[in-house]
Amino acid sequence: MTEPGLENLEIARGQIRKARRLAVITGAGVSAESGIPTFRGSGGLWRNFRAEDLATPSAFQRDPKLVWEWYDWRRGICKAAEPNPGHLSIAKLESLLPEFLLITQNVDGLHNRSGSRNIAEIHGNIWRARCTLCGNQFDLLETPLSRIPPRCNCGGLARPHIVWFGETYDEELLEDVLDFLSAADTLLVVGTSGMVPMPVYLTRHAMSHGAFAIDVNPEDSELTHVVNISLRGKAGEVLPQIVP
Ligand code: BV8
Ligand code: ZN
Repeated sequence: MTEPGLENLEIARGQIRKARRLAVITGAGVSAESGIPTFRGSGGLWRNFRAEDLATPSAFQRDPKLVWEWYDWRRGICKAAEPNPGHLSIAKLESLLPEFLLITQNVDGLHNRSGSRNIAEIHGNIWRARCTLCGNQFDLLETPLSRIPPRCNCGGLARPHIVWFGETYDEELLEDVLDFLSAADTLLVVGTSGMVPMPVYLTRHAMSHGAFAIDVNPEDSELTHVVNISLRGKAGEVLPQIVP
């Protein structure tokens, strides 16, 4: 692992200082220092569990109990976790800027707990569920769950309110995200591998409309060669150095 580099840090600081409309895209890496396993890479969730066994509609149809047990385990980890300096720096950015949007792939709820408010949770939220029968969406905060799989008031089977592989994004939400990015001057991408292509797509979209893009990641990712500058390092260490 290399250091972010003084020159790049200086460029990032300058860009953020003059930003008026800034977006942040986050992935699992921003929560890694809070003790939440990432999806890929060492210690990643997908190493011990096959995503296609658990985070797909067909897996849920086949075995809702197994899928809910996996989410129940992850919910326990999320509940015990605390926001780290990376989350806090992102929340601080929002308080400093006139126009701000946080786009997160994370479902852990840590951005909200650290004070971020304008958040597009494009993969949903692990603390929400929805009924497969009536479509009702509701908070589900109990951990561990007393009943697996949980049910809706109508008696229908509930599922996590999360976008699984093979499912589509919420179109309205994505439209709002693209609108914001079309006029953003600065984009910060933090802790995502880009293996799920959406962050790369959103970054290209913002850049093609004139945004300056900065990536923060201790390792190379699909974003490295897309963005204007890459800051090598952990979110919790790099972000406090570039946020005023
Ligand atoms: C869609 C559930 C169309 C949430 C997640 C074959 C079959 C089926 C589908 C497909 C297929 N081939 C392609 C597809 C499409 C599929 C897809 O992308 N597949 C990939 C894997 C090939 N995509 C879809 O199905 C999506 N739907 O495309 O619909 C559409 C398109 C446009 C508009 C409308 C419709 C739906 C994808 C939903 C995926 N859901 N999971 C859950 O249970 O949590 S994906 C899962 O990956 C997580 O949600 C996660 O957020 C996401 C992305 O991963 P990352 O966040 O990037 O995490 P990762 O572990 O990969 O990387 C961590 C990074 O952090 C690393 O780079 C690491 O170096 C770094 N890091 C580590 N420590 C730190 C750090 N960085 C900073 N600081 C640190 N300390
Ligand atoms: Zn229902």
